[in-house]
Amino acid sequence: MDCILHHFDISPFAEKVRLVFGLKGLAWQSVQIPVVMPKPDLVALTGGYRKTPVLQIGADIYCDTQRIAVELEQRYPARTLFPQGSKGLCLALANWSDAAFFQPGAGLSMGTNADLPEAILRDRREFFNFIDFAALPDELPHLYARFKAQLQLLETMLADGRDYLLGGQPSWADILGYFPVWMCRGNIRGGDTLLAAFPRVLAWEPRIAGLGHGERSELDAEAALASAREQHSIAEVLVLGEAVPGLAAGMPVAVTPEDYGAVPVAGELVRLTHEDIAVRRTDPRAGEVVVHFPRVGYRVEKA
Ligand SMILES: N[C@@H](CCC(=O)N[C@@H](CS)C(=O)NCC(=O)O)C(=O)O
Repeated sequence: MDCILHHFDISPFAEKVRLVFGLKGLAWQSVQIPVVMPKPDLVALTGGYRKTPVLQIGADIYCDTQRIAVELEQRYPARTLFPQGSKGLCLALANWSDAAFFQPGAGLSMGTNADLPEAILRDRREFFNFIDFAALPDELPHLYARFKAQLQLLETMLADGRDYLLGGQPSWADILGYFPVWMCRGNIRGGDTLLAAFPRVLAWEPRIAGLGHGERSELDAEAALASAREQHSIAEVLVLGEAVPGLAAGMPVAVTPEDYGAVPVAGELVRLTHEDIAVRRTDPRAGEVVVHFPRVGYRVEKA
């Protein structure tokens, strides 16, 4: 059972998953995907989903860091991501980290990082619909203020001197709180100075970075596609009747992110619960695969 992560090294969302490998001490294979569209090898696996990262285990393709975290926890429960029954709380926290915290950070990175190649800026202008690129120069002071307010929340979470956000053990909550900080270093003008104003965050940051990335080895995209073709999905069919009225197992559906990068993925419905969605699709290069999404943040409807 090999974990293959499709990602690129400067992706903050991918850093979340690399840290999960570190926290759990896992070996994994790394496939580098393009930083901008087109991404033909990735899309052959996902059926259209283009965001970074994507986890592949055999013929099961997991989209979105929330779904990836839950899957890794289920398959590798040792060194839990959710200590002391914190799974629900940790998953709910993503609405904070991925939107309130990450989005002003991404705006600042787009607006102040002079090293960003033009190709990335061009691609993200279309992609990040939460950034008003025309107004960006004037928005920068507000984005700095919003980002600092989120850093202050982290500082407050750590105010009693605890080592990790939930106490004595690292968790998914730490990884969620950390990834915008990771992005801030080196990607936002004045980022180091911003962080220097938050001493508890500064002391906690190397603890999370120190989780490391587990044991990484490189793989090329063709080998990953072959791995999908040669294996079978282990997904169990489960469609809750009450989840979305009118949908049943085997129906053709489309699954689309509710936020940015809203490319629909079409397939036959395999799973629809209050926690996850999955569709089966056949691709000339990837063979028959099942593509998985979290329930939260995705829309599913008849194709
Ligand atoms: N909800 C997604 C968001 C992922 C995301 O926005 N990733 C960024 C990279 S850090 C992205 O996809 N950028 C555009 C791209 O890679 O094509 C998740 O949690 O995985």
